[in-house]
Amino acid sequence: MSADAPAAAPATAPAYAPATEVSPVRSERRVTFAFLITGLIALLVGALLGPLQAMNYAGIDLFQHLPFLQSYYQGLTLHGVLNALVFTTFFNAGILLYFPSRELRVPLNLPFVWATYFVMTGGLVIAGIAIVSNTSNVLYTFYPPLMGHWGFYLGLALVVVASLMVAFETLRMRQVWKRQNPGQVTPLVAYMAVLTQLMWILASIGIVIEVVVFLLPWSLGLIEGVDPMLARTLFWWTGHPIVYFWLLPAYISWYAMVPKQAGGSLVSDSLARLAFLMFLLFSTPVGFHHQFTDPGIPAGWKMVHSLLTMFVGIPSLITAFTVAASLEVGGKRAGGKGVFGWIGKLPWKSAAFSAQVLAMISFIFGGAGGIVNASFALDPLINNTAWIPGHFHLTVGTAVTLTFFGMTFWWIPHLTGKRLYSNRLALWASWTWFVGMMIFGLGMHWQGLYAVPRRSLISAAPEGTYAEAAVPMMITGVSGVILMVAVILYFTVLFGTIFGRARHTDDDRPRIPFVDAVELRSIGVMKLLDSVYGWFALAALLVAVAYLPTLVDMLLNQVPIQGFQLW
Ligand code: HAS
Ligand code: CU
Repeated sequence: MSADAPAAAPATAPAYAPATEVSPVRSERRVTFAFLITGLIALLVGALLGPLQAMNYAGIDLFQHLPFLQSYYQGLTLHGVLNALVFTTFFNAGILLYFPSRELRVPLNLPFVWATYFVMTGGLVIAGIAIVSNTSNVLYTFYPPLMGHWGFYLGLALVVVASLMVAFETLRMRQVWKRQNPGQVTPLVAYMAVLTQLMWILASIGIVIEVVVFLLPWSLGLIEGVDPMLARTLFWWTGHPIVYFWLLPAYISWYAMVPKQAGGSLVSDSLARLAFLMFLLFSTPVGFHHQFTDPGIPAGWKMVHSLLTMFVGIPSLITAFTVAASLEVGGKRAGGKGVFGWIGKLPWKSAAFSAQVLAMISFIFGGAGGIVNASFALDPLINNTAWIPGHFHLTVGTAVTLTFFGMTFWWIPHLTGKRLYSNRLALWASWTWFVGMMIFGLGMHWQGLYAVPRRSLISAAPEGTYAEAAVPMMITGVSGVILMVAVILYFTVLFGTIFGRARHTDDDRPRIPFVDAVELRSIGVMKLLDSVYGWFALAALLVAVAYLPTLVDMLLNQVPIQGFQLW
């Protein structure tokens, strides 16, 4: 966009004005807050273990000094499950319920949403007990033949069931709105939330079958064995798209709120919709890119999944350009000139804004690593090495988590009426997290190139095994210390806000920073984009084509294996 281009105002007057004020129903705010805080507490416990993991990569074993943990693997299971699976699912529930509800002005079905919260929390408690009691050190991918306690699988199954209940509620709210507003397309945030949920419904089928048909009966002793290849394939049916189930709620904020916080506008509503539609279509039929080195899957199908993975990179590239251009509008409105001059004019002093833009920057590196992983020929070089945790700490650990942090800096005050404890400390927390994770990402990717394995107690290896990787190992250890500081800073801000006395008045409580709505008449391309169930059917067809030949073959030729416990 050139410096003298007119500020991108919507072409037509908004046809529909979303509610940006706090929900008038107290219980709606409460249940949203309950989802957020439960997720954040899970994150706190998981994140406190993270620096110990980083120390492991520096060759220092701190796990043996912790009285409440029996092993490195128990700690790693707790870390992965709480951070990647639990924190994200709870936080997403808050996003995918509250924002569509406010945007559409359709109230939540409160008894149902509270029931969802209790199912999800019940699942967390049951799985948590299984891990803490040292019965289920199976890591967050729980590959058979490693066998956990049935409570572990049951607990996770309940978390998934609850997430599908949330999906049902999001779809219901759109249905109610559609009935009230015939001839209009779904407003943007609700549209994005609905597509995220449809994607998740399709994505979750794999893990539901894996857990309900195989792992639960197996761990209860009802069936003797499980075929590891079949289980892994079902796992990755869900395991790849789940990363977009974590990412897309963050994208909702990047598209529909951050431009407003930057004083700009969303430059293209329809491109945003197209990106989400592409995620619905291409998120799921790509799981074999986690199984490039697995036997039992024909190389031709691996190639197909590799190619489709490149397709699913496209909506993120669209996002990079649309969101950057939308921020540019804000920077230029604030007086920024030239190709880069606008960047300095962005509201960097606001922690809510900065955290999210730092998250975006981390995703440039996380995404680039993802393209390497997705390449059939390159992945064997880094598969199962420290590179992989390097990749996913830049994606889910920073792009998503730091976005969620940024959101809490305005959203928790919005929900509770409490003032943010300290914007300055929140800025420090965000920058330390960003710097810590960038250094961690550097150290881990670099170690991966020396084939330092992931998921191993490095300090137990014979002296000198990883001598070549001494520099990146040291860097990783240092990042662990920085990240420990970041965790302390962030949670000081969070709890300082929640338990602090300072309150907003009703007038100065933060409002939802929705970008301005645009033309919503259901015609042409907009109508086509809005035919969400038709697109869902197409996505399901694509998944069937990509998976059924391999899965049917595996189902017919199962080699069931008994469970192992290595601890
Ligand atoms: Fe991945 C492994 C491929 C994205 C998470 N990934 C993982 C694992 C996790 C994970 C958890 O193909 C490990 C699983 C395990 O335990 O084994 N990943 C990809 C690809 C993408 C990708 C192609 N991953 C993610 C996201 C994640 C995530 C997102 C979590 C949220 N990943 C793989 C593969 C493997 C893998 C293989 C298996 C490897 C193996 O060997 O095991 C793509 O979606 C990435 C596309 C992203 C981009 C970047 C776009 C940039 C944007 C930012 C713009 C910046 C702006 C800022 C606007 C192309 C949108 C402007 C700034 C101003 C100041 C103005
Ligand atoms: Cu993947």
